[in-house]
Amino acid sequence: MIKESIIKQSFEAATERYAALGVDAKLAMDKLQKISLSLHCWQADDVTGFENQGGSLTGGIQVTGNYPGRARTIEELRADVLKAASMIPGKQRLNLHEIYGDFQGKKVDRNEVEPVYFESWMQWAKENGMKLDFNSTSFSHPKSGNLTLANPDDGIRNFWIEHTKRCRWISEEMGKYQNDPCIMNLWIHDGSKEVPASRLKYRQILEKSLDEIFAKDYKNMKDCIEAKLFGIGLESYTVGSYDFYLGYGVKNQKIVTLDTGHFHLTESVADKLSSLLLFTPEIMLHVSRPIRWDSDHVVILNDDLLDLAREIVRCDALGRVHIGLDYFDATINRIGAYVIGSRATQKALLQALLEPSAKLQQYEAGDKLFQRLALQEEDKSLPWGAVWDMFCLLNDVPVGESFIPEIEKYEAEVTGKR
Ligand code: RNT
Ligand code: ZN
Repeated sequence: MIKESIIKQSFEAATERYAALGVDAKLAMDKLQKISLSLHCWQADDVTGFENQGGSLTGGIQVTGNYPGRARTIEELRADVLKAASMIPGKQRLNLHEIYGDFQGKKVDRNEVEPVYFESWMQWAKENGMKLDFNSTSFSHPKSGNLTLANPDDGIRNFWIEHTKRCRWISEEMGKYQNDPCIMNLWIHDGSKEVPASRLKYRQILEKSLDEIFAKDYKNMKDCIEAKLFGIGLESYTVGSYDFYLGYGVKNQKIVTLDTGHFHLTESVADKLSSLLLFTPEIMLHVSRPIRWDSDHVVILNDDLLDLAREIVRCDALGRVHIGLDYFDATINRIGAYVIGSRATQKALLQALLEPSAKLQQYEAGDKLFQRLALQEEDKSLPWGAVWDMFCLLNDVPVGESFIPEIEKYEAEVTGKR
């Protein structure tokens, strides 16, 4: 156990150090407290869901690993999410995919889904002080194929249009119920393994489908559209590329989702924020970690994440950027994966909030570029860890690595027995 008195002393010392640079550490903690991450429900069960159709994961995404303890039922998934949330400071949201409905063993096809299948989720979320976000699900279905909303076949295309419209309706009901807009993300895998004869053709169809889907206005939900670079088996062409959705989002004032695993590895997602903020209403983030071909490794506190968090804060855009997580790892304890990625994201945000930005900007305005670089470098070793420990203590969640034995205990008592 880390002694409380040590945490407090270190925090006091850190506060003074930051104050000398014009940074209010307490204010940074207050701001962090107000940020809710949207936890992705699909890390708990390897993107399986509860449709009971027995199909496998398709749509160009893949979960590797067979670590024991996957959540197999709604009850198990809810328990796991609550366990993870108990080790993450602050209040988080939960991001559901359509396939996680409470179908009670009934076969409900995607074009038949209704808010009623999410009522128990809404009640559960309310009881646990969580707000919900939502996603339409176009993968892992007999009609998924390589093309859904961009399919030239009207039967298949209309099936997915109907599904997506219904998901917006469900999101609207969720938003109404929780008295806070439900953010609905639309991601489809549509693409092809080789370059098609016409790239334009499928993008025209997708644009038409989206126009149809978004024709109805809702007040309690917000739409966002997520681009991707490529999918597994769909490497040469993605209908919903970044350019496509950026254009669509600007033209139609929709929120563009930036998944940090969906870009070329040397591309900076952080650099995109300030441009998007000028031309689209808000931004949705899927915080992830790309490694070679995989876009979904567990998030860790790396330079990309820090850069992203700093940009949100530097743009003063915490009120316009929604932060969701999106990764899936089945090779380690899944609760651990939630806790590591969420805490890493919060640590990055805290460091961003503690940046001596006034001083840095002053240097920059005065063309003092050596001084700016020097302070940026010194900032990296300022005692933000002491502020983080205090933040965890105040939130009554495990400080430092003390969540490790807690997860081990849950594994011994719960997930390990599945
Ligand atoms: C896939 C997208 C998408 C999914 C989830 C399951 O590459 O990132 O967001 O991860 O919808
Ligand atoms: Zn994503």
